[in-house]
Amino acid sequence: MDIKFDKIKMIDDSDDLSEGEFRFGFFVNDDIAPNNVTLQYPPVSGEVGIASGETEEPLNRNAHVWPYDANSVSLKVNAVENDDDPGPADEDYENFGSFYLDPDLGTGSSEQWEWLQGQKRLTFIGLTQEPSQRRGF
Ligand SMILES: [Ca+2]
Ligand SMILES: [Ca+2]
Ligand SMILES: [Ca+2]
Repeated sequence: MDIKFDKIKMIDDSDDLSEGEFRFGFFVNDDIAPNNVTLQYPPVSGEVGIASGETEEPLNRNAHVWPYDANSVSLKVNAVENDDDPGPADEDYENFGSFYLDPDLGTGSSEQWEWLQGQKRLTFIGLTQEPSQRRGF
């Protein structure tokens, strides 16, 4: 089975006066690295700026799981936004750490971060080869 996380459509970047600054983690059956490569975006480090209404693509965050004999797959995404308020008296929160890679992240906010988790389970009919499908979640 081939899974391609290929775009992010930003509905609300969570920053009133600017674009949001993000890191994303993608999961296949709650596995952040189904092929031993962490499915994160940006792929290595840093953050990506995306504004409300923008679409970020191509992400090229892909997984190949073979053999695959279950009749469903769980896809999940974490989004963490740097909610640091730049100012002379503020600490600068540049380090996203690794909590955006937590499959149980959930949704919430703190003074430094805002985070959101989305999940969808796709079910297949039978085990024959299915045509590729594009689903949003
Ligand atoms: Ca924000
Ligand atoms: Ca904004
Ligand atoms: Ca921000």
